[in-house]
Amino acid sequence: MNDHGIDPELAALARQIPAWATELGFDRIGITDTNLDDYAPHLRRWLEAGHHGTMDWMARHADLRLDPDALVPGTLRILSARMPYPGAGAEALATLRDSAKAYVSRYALGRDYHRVLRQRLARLAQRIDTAARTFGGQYRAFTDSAPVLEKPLGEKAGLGWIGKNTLLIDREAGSWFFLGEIYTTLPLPLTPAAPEDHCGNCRACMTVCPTAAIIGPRQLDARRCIAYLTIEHDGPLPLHMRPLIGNRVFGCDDCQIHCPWNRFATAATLPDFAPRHGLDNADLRVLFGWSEAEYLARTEGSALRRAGFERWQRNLAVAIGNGPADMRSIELLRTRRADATPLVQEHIDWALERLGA
Ligand code: B12
Ligand code: SF4
Repeated sequence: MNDHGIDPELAALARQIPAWATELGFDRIGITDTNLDDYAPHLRRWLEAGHHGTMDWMARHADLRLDPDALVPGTLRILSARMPYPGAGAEALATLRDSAKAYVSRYALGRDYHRVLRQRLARLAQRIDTAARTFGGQYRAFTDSAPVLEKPLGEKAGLGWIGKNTLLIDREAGSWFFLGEIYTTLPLPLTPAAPEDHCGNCRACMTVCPTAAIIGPRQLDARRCIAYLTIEHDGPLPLHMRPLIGNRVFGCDDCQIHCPWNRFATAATLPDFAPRHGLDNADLRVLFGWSEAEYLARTEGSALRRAGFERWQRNLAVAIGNGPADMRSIELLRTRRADATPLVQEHIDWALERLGA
């Protein structure tokens, strides 16, 4: 043991971990403890206000989310890691502004991040385990795959601060990154972290949000957020929200696109996250023309699968309704209506009416 009560072998191990993480595609990793007390009132208030909408799973496991030791008994430390993905540049903005195109959130264009991060975190845990054999530690890797409070853990581990848009932001990396964790029983030394809020007086994310979903700094009413509406929300999209969704067919990036800290983000990204099937600049009509079999084939191994075919078609119908009143769009909507589900038919009818058909 050294002066701080840390085993020198564990201290040496902790110094090696960032280099191993970098080899695996993570651009930053930090170590934190399991105390999330500062965040508990905010999570509870959010749930009590119903801001989670129909994401019942957020309420069901709130206690586990706030207590890592209850989720994985014996957990003493959490390694929180950041993996960058290609953010939105000028081409993305052009797609977003072209109402005949589909805007798919940048995080969902390539291979499903859950798979990429889980595999790489498991490899990192294995490497740590091999080096720390004598300590007999236990390891569990997560990425948005269990009741884990990822942003607060990342903030505590020194990976950035939770910004007004509620995302974790770093001065160098911006916010175009995923988070993943390794829960461990190893008493590793903590990464010194004093998270500083660098949002200052900027309110760009709050101003540009198309649906005014950011109801206060660090307060997101998910029921208004286009990411929630297009990905998580089942059933009909609220009528007053439909025109505001524009051409965003899966998720939304606006509060990141306009964040000044993302102007300088240039982190290297893995080839896994390169766009597939031209989804970064696809024509709305082309995507709406996909059969269910085509949808399944083209979203294999991608986060796009989370929406499912029905919601995918629902979102596309709304986006086409928000686009130019082109005869080809009207004809396509009419053709697709025949074999659509009642939910999609209702959205097609809305779109047809909006296009004056
Ligand atoms: C539920 C969820 C959603 C919901 C709700 C979003 C939200 N803000 O909570 C919806 C579907 C809307 C969503 C959307 C998106 N998501 Co999401 N989502 C999650 C999930 C599963 C849980 C988040 C959560 O805990 N929410 C609970 C609420 C209460 O958290 P919160 O609003 O951040 O508030 C906390 C803090 O801000 C803090 N706090 C608030 N005020 C104050 C004040 C003080 C004084 C203090 C100390 C603390 C504090 O305490 C609160 C409790 O923790 C995480 C994965 C995970 N397991 O953590 C991914 C995650 C947050 N999502 C992610 C991404 C990428 C997105 C999208 C960008 C995807 C897209 N392009 O469409 C959008 C962004 C929308 C946005 N502005 O947040 C990434 C974020 C990475 C990053 N850089 O931060 C995560 C971490 C997934 C991952 N593994 O990478 N998401
Ligand atoms: S993801 Fe879009 S809708 Fe959701 S808070 Fe950000 S800008 Fe608003």
